[in-house]
Amino acid sequence: MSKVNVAIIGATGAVGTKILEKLLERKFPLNSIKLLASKRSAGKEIEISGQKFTIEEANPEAFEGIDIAFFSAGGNISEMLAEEAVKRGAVVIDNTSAFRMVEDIPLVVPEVNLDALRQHKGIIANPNCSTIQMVAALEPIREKFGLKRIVVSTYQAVSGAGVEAIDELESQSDQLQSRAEIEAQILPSAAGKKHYPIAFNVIPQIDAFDESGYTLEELKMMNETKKIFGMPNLQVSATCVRLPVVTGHSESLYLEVEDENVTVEDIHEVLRGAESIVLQDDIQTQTYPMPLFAEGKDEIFVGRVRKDPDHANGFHLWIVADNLLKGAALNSVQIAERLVEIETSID
Ligand code: NAP
Ligand code: 3JN
Repeated sequence: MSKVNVAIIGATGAVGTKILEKLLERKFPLNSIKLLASKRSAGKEIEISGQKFTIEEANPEAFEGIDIAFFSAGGNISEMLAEEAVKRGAVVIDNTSAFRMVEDIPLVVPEVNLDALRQHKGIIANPNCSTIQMVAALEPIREKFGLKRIVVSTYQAVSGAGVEAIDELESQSDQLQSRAEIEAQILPSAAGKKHYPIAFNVIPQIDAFDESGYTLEELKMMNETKKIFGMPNLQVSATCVRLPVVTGHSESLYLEVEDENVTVEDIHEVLRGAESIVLQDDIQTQTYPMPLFAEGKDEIFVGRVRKDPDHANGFHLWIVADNLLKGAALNSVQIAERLVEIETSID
């Protein structure tokens, strides 16, 4: 697999366009690239990094000759077409939740569980954006001091809900400025019955509710974290919230480590040396991560590290990353890069 025939399904979407950008920017060893979307987009031309591409309709035959297929067109499309791609010889890297919790499908964040990649049987799942930035920031802490418990609240950008949600925030901002009536049709969940304005608002619901009272986004974070860490008994609880920010998810995280007597400086030290992590934590200079400054960046930014004054093993962290990059497209492309390395070393 030295030169790769790639397909992107969902190529016109918020995640799909970033996958293409990252493949070109990182000089992924492409032999050919096929951009697939719905029938509506077939024949449309898009321009990325100065190159023009024509969109084709996604169907089973489109995967003939494809080596790696990136899926980001929603779970139902992955359920319909991923096996068709595998049947035709492709390895699927799936950005949806369709296969994340299937036992023998690896759910991979390269900085955390690269070894799981070697077990794949044709499909590799990319975790949810909020999970990726959290587990990547926690891994060096978990490795050094052990991990007992996580309580996390997210502050998620609208781009996580796709291009229509970005458009909705922009048009509602215009409507507010011109004192027109606010139209809400997409958030909190396009498929839901009720919609609320996101401009100048905060919505404590991402995705649909489960009968447990948690939302599916919260359950994804909780279940995916246990699977990626291989810790089914880890205590994890999440609250996921949407903010009027275009790009960049933030997370306020409380964790309990196993070891006694860990200090803030100990946590700083492991984060400073960690892959993909940038420590931004200096209260003297008001240095801490913010989504506006994480947009377009590949790294995960961590700051506001504090020890719980009432619990010897408890710490607070503030974690920010570009949800469309490390949270989705970049992580997928990094999986593909590792896959090519592994397959090339076998050839
Ligand atoms: P988006 O901006 O709404 O884009 C959706 C994409 O899916 C478009 O390219 C669309 O093509 C395509 N599509 C829709 N129906 C299709 C069909 N019947 N056949 C083929 N393609 C079809 O959404 P997004 O934000 O990019 O997210 C796409 C998916 O990626 C999500 O549903 C989710 O599963 C996953 N995602 C994962 C993460 C993560 O955390 N890792 C984050 C965000 C999203 P048209 O333009 O032709 O409609
Ligand atoms: O809302 C966000 O910030 C992240 C959204 C991710 C998402 C959106 C629609 C469907 C997902 C996901 O990746 O978990 C899915 C899905 O595939 O379930």
